[in-house]
Amino acid sequence: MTVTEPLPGSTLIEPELQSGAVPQPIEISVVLPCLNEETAVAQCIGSIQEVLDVLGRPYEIIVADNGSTDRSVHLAGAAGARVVHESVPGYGSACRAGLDAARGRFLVWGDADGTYDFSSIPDLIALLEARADIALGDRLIGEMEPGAMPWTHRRLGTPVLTGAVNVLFDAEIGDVNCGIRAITRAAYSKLDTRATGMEFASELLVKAVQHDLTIAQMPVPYRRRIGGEVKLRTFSDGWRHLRLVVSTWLTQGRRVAAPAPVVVLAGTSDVAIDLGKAEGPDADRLRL
Ligand SMILES: Nc1nc2c(ncn2[C@@H]2O[C@H](COP(=O)(O)OP(=O)(O)O)[C@@H](O)[C@H]2O)c(=O)[nH]1
Ligand SMILES: [Mg+2]
Repeated sequence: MTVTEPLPGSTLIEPELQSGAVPQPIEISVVLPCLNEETAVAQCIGSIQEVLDVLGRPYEIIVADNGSTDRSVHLAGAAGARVVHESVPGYGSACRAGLDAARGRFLVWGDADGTYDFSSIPDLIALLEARADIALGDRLIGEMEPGAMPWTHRRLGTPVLTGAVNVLFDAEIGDVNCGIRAITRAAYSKLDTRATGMEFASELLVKAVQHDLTIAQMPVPYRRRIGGEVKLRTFSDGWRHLRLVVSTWLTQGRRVAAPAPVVVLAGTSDVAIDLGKAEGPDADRLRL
């Protein structure tokens, strides 16, 4: 893995460096896995900067590339991101390379294709600060632009894969494939993720449940991608997800003493966290 700093003259990522003030440690790292997303990557970086500049906390944006042949890497650097190059192909390899290079206490990632609304980031971070280990978007209960998700994924693929994780691991996850997420550095370091492809999305959640981590969920909007090609291959990637979930269950079992607490966040303005089935201190309801 190699790391490219922003191009000379490009926007620095840490706002405190721009003002010449004493550098503060990075709090939030946002990773964008990116494969040939030249039509959307700079716009994604711009919208993250807009949101996090307003939040006013030190952050960095990392674009994780492994083989883009278009102008994605150049545009990402020019827009102010740090680019990480990973030699092993695949979505999971890219995400892990980006997350491993991240310096923040809170690690966020989302697609570089314009499908996610990065104004969700402050709410995701708020969930982590309210004791969740992982904050997960749920597109199926969020506002979905017509055509954003093919019918087969919305009604079949995502519900089946999500159902498999929930049944086999006794979880209550809403959208196991959602690509916008946040995790604390401490939680991520426990998970030892290995998946190289799209199945990274379910691996992370299965391992989180196995480790009894607290997963908070919130509705997120989902839009049509701005341009470029979808990399997800419905059948082969769906099969890789399913194979990972079932083989993990067969070889390792649930490996949790008690069901992992799963949290449902209703709305964004009056955020209620329900620590679900957990008992004792975890049964508290938190209000942000
Ligand atoms: N670096 C890298 N990024 C990838 C790879 N596959 C997908 N991505 C990125 O991961 C995100 C998710 O892929 P996408 O095609 O949008 O899948 P979908 O959201 O499931 O339809 C996008 O930002 C892609 O550019 C890959 O092999 N390498
Ligand atoms: Mg996408």
